[in-house]
Amino acid sequence: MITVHHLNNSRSQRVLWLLEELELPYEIVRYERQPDMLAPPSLRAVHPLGKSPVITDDGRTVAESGAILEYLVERYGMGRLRPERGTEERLRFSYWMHYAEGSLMPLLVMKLVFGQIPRGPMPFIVRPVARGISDKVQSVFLQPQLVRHFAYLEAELGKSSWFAGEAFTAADIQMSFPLEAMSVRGGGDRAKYPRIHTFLDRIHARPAYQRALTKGGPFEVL
Ligand SMILES: N[C@@H](CCC(=O)N[C@@H](CS)C(=O)NCC(=O)O)C(=O)O
Repeated sequence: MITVHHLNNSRSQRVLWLLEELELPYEIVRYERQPDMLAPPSLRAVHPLGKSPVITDDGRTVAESGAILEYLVERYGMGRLRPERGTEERLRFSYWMHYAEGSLMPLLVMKLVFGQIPRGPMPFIVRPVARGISDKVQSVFLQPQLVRHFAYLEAELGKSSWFAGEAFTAADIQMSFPLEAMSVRGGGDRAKYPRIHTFLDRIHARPAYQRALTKGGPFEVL
């Protein structure tokens, strides 16, 4: 039996969604974020890093969203949700599977962290300095980078129906989390990035996405 170690409001929502798309049986072990938003220490008993998602299946533990999605489609997909090996679509599939966590999420996480720095506890005399540094990093480095990525994604989504080609694949599931995060955190408005927002509308309308929300509980990208 596949067990999803599911942290609320987290990337493990993608794993539930994939499992619903593949209509596979699975069980959920739930973990609640602590007041500091970190996962509880009990998750470290499953994997030493204590991050979510992590799954256990058939005596093995698999961590990292991309590795989990690939493991599940390879082992149980029976050809669904991934392009054939050796095709152009497979190369694009592989690219987006890595890009989501390797290139885009680090920028969005940095934006979250730098946005919170000036609000953290500190002597009041230091706060304007912290705010100055945070604003500078955001305006000089992060925002221009994010704008470049969003423009790139907007253009890419104009090339085919889904990220890897004409078929919906696990790469679209993998890309969903940074795009959800962008829509709440990155300031990408619908008028400027209509294709990104249409992508989000289309995934939200999928019955498997809805079922995953019901199973996983209310979901908010933090
Ligand atoms: N690149 C990893 C990131 C895992 C990760 O950072 N997960 C977050 C949830 S979205 C987490 O576990 N946060 C709680 C913590 O760091 O304690 C993946 O895609 O699986």
